[in-house]
Amino acid sequence: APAIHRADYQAPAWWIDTVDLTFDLDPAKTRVLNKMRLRRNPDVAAQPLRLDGEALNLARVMVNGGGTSFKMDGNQLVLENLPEGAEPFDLEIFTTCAPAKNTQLMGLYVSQGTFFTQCEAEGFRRITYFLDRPDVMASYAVTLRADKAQYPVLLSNGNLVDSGALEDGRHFAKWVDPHKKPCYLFALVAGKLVAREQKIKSRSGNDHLLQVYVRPGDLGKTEHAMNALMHSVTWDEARFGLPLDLERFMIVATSDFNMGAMENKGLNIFNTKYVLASEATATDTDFANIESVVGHEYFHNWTGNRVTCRDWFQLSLKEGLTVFRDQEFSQDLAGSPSARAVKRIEDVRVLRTAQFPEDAGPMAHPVRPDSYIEINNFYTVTIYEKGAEVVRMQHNLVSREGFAKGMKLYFERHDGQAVTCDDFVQAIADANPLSPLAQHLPQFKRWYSQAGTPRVRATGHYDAATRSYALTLSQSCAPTPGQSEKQPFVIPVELGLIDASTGAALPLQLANEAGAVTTSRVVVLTEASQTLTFTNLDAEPVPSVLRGFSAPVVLDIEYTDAQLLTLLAHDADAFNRWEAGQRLALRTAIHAIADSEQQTGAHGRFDRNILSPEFVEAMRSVLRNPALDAAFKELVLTLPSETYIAEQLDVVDPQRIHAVREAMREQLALSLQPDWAWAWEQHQDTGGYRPDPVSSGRRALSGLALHMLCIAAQRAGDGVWPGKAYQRFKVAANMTDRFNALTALVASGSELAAPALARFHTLFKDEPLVIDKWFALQAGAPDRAGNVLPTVRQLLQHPDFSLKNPNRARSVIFSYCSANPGAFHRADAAGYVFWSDRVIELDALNPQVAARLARALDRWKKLAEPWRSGAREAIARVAARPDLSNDVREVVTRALA
Ligand code: B3K
Ligand code: ZN
Repeated sequence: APAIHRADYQAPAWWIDTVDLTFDLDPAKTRVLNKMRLRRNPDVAAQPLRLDGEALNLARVMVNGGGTSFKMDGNQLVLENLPEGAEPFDLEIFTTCAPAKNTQLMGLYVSQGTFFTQCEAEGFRRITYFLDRPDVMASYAVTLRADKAQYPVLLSNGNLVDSGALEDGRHFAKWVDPHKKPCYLFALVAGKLVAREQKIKSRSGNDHLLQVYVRPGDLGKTEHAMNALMHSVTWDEARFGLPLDLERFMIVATSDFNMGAMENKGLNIFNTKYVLASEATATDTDFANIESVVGHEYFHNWTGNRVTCRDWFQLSLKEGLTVFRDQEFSQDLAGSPSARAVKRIEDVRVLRTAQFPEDAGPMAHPVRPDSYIEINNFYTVTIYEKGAEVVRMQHNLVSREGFAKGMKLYFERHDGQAVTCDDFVQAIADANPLSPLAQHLPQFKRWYSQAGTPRVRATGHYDAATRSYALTLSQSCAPTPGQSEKQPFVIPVELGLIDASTGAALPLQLANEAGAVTTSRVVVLTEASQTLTFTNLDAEPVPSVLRGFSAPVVLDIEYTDAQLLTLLAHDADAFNRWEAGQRLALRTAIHAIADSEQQTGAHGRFDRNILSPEFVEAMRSVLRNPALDAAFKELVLTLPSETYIAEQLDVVDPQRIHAVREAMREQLALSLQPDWAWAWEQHQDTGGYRPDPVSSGRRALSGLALHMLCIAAQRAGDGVWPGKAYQRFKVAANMTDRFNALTALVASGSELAAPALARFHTLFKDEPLVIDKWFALQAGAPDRAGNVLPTVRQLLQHPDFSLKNPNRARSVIFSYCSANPGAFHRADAAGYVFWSDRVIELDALNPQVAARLARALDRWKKLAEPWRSGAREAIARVAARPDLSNDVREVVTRALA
C-alpha cells in the first residue's frame, strides 16, 4: 500500500449533509440501507465522487430515486454522472456485511451474541460506502431493526425518537443525533444488556441521563465507572466550563475490543477492563485506570467530537489534549500535593519506558506525523503521551488560568469544525499574547514537527570569589528516520538550588535582576546553549533541574553520589526527589553491567553486592520516613525497569540487565529485611476497601514489602514469609492484596506458587478479567532456567485461551514478548521464533492487534549478539510472508530499514 502524506491534504470535493441509516441486524448477513444527502464543495474543482468501502457486498445504488451508473476502483465506489450544480441530491446505497465473521473487530462485529461497532479510524467503510474521513461531518438518523428476544436493547448515537414492534418477533428503534459528526464517531450496539442509570443536573440546570450498559451478570461491577462518569461531567464543567451537550450519555462494555475504549458521540464503547470493577475482582490499578479512561472518553466529547481533526495527521489534536485532560482530572481528584506528584511520576514513567524508546527507534514520528501507510499504527505513545506533554508545556507556559482562557478561545473559534494542531496552539497563544508561548510560537511548534527526544545537558560552575553559580543548559536532538537535522526546541526548564550541607531551598537571584526572589522558577531554553548566573551563594549549591519533569527531554547532568543523596533526602520537588533515587539506582546498574569483574556465578546470580551501603541506607530512610506517603515510598523503592535501563545503553545484553536488576532487588530485599517487615505490619488495611490514593498507596507499599520478604526468604531458604504470603492470598479481602500476595509467591519462585495459582483459577474461573491476570502473571514471571517460554506455550493450549479475544491474547503473548525481557530475549532465539509465529497467526485474524505485537522487537538493532541476529532473522521471517496486512507490513518494513 502507498504512503499517505500530510502535504497532500485536499478538502473533500463533496459534502455529506445528512445520513439516514437503516440496519436489519443479523449476525450472518446484516443489511444496511444508507440514504445520504450530498452536495458539491464549491471550493474544490469538480471531480467524481469516490466513496470508501471494505468487505461489503453492494446490492444497489440510486441517485434521486433512480438508477445510476457507477464503477469500482479497488475498494472505492466511483460515481461520475452526478447532477451538476450546487443543488443537494439524494444518494441511496444498499449493502450487506457479515458481522459474525468479522474477527478484525473493525466496523460492525458480534461479541458474545451482541452487536458492536468500532469505526475509528477507518471502520465506517466496513459498514457502508462513505467519505470515510474526519473532515466530512454529517447529521445522522439511525433505525435499528432486529429480533426482539435476542436483541432487546438497540442503541445508537444521540436521542431515541421512536421505537416499537415489527412483524415476526422483530422490533425497531430510531435514534437521531442532534450534533453533526464525522463517521468515525458513529456507533451502534444491539443485544441483551442491562444498564445502571443515574440522573444528573448540570450547573446550567439541564437534566441528563447517564447509563452504563453491561451483560446482565455484571451490573454489580458498574458503580465505580458510574461514579467516574459523574465526576467527569462535574470536572469538565468546573475546570473548563464545558457542559454535557446531550440528554443521554451512554457507556457500553464489551469483552472483545481492540483497545481501551472509544468516544463515539453519546455512546462510548468500552473494553470491559475499563468498566467492570469490584473490590473482589479488580486491583487498585484497575480502579485508577477505569477512572482515567472513563474521564478520557468523556472529555473527548469536547476535545475530539465537538472540535474534531481535519485529517488523521492531526490525531494528537484530540488525543494529546485529551490525555492531558484525563491526567489533570486524575490529579485534581487525587487531591493532595503528594498524591498529585505520585500521579505525575507514574505518567512520566510511562512516557520514558514506552515513548522514549519509540522516539529512538524505527517507528519514531513527530507528534503530527508527515506520512503513514496504515493509520492504525499511529495510535502511539508519541501521539498520546508525548502529545499530552506538548499540551502540558503550553499549559505551564501560559499558566493554569491562561490555559483555561486559551481553551475558551479554541472553542469560540472552532466549535463544530475539523481543525489542525496549528489551530489549537494558535488559540492558546492568542489568548495569552504576553506569554512565552506567544513570544516563541513558531519555534514552539517544532514540538509538533520534529521527532526524537531532545537531550538537555546541564553543567554548573561555582565561583567562590563572586559567590555566584553559573548553570549552562544546552540542547541537542539525535536524527530520526527521515529527519537528519533538528532545530532547537522551546524547552521550559523548571529549576531550584539546594544547600548542599543543610538541604535547604536557596533563593534564585539572577545576576542583574531585580524583584522578588523565589526558590523555584522556570527558565525557557530556546537557544542551543544558554547560561544562567545565580548570585549571593555562599557555597556550591546542588541544582534541581527539570522539576516536575517540565519538558519531555532526557536530562544529562553529572551529579556526584553525595549530591543525589542530598536531593533524595531534601528536594522540595517530589518528582526530582524520586528522580534522584532512580538516578542512583540507574548508575549503579550501568556500572555493574559494564564491569567485567562483576561476573555472574553458575547459578546466574551476581556473587557480591552491587548497591552501595549509602544507597541502601538512603532507601531505608525513605521507607521509614514518617513525613512521606506510602504511595511515594513505593515508587522510590521500585528500581528502574529493565526496559528503562536498556534505553540508557548503546549495546544491550538483556540477560545481563536482568541479572543485575534481580541482584539489586535481592540485595534490597535482604539488607532491608526488618524494614520490609515493619512496612508490611504498618500498612495493613483497616476498615472497608476504598480505592483512594492513600489506601491504595498503603496496599502498594505493603505489597512491595511482602514481595521483598518472599525474595529474601527464598534466598535464605526460609519458609515463614512465603507461608504468610500464602495465608494472605487465601484470606485477602480485596483483589489488590490477594494478587500482590500471589505475585510475591510466583515472582520469588516459591513452591507455594503452583497451589496458589490453581486455587486462584478455581476461585475466578467465571471472571474473564481475573483470568486475564492469571495468564499475564505466569507469562510475565521471572525466568528460571528458561522455564517461562514452555509455560507460555502450555498456556496457549489452555481451554480458557483464545487468540481471537484481544484481552486474552495480550494477557499471554504481550505479557511475554513485550513485558518480560529477561524471559523473552533467549540466547537460543526461541522467544523470537515464538513471537514471529504469533504475529503471523494473529495477523490473519486481527491486523491491528498483530501490528502492536510486531512492535515488540522495535529496538532489535541495540541488542548484542547473539540476540541481534536472532531478532533480525525473526523479523525477516515475518516480512517474507507475502500475505501480510498493511499494518504488520509497515511495522516490519520500518524495523528492517
Ligand atoms: N480514539 C480511540 C482510539 C481509536 C483507535 C483506533 N485504532 C480511543 C481513545 O483514544 O480514546
Ligand atoms: Zn483518546
